[in-house]
Amino acid sequence: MEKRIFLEQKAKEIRKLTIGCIATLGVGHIGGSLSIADILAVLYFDQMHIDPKQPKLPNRDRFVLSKGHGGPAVYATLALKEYFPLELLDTLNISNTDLPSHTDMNKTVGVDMTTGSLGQGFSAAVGMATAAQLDQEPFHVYAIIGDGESQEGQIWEAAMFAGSRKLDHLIAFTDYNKFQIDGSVEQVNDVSPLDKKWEAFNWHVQVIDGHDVIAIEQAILNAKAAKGKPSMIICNTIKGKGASFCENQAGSHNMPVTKELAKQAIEGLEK
Ligand SMILES: Cc1ncc(C[n+]2csc(CCOP(=O)(O)OP(=O)(O)O)c2C)c(N)n1
Ligand SMILES: [Mg+2]
Repeated sequence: MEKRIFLEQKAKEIRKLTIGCIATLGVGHIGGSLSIADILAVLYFDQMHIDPKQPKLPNRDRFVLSKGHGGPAVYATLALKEYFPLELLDTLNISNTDLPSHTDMNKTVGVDMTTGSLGQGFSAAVGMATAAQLDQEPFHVYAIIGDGESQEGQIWEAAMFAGSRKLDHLIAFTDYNKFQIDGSVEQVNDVSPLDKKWEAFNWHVQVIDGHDVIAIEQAILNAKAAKGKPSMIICNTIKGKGASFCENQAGSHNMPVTKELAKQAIEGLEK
């Protein structure tokens, strides 16, 4: 099967499972989960060196969802990759669950870092890439940060350190979906021009369509080839992508999702 079709199919499955598990709970971070589905599909089904049967493999590539509230999309991806049974998705964020709304490495098999306090996950990813460099380990560290999250000072401290240490096994994505909790990123505290900011911190920077699986794959290959600099792939995305009831809606950050809305959205994806 052609790679584009294969990866688009995986992204669609991730979206369907994400919408489904949020609807089982009845509420959740749907907007920022759906905007990263294509990045997750390319990472987990094409680019990352991982083995779901050996989730703690020392040389595995690491993934850190710094915007930890996108947990549902990561769980959908891990389930699809057979880290755990699909049925577990129905336990999203219920009492004593192994799938809390924000990713937790002590609860969920396949999750490499506990996140949720914006800015911290990215620092942990930089730490992992530093350890890999010091130990001369071959693995890559991937991280996704949010555009609203990019307002955190901690992001830029970590960015400065990674650029100065030339952490070229660190590949980060900005989910540039233009919205945060309280509205548009531009109105709350504009982070643009993101590309120039990351370049100034000595990063290799690319700007792509974050819903084009082949563009994502090519950008990762370019990042791997760029020696002596960490890489930032700025992904232009749509918050809520794939579910018309929440696409590009400021209110889609954490919203109620009825079973009826989910059914319609899933049917829309199947067309
Ligand atoms: C340090 C910190 N401050 C505030 C929050 C509350 N919070 C959670 S998500 C969010 C908005 C993040 O926006 P963005 O990074 O654009 O993510 P998106 O909603 O687009 O997925 C905020 C303010 C938090 N989790 N951590
Ligand atoms: Mg955002």
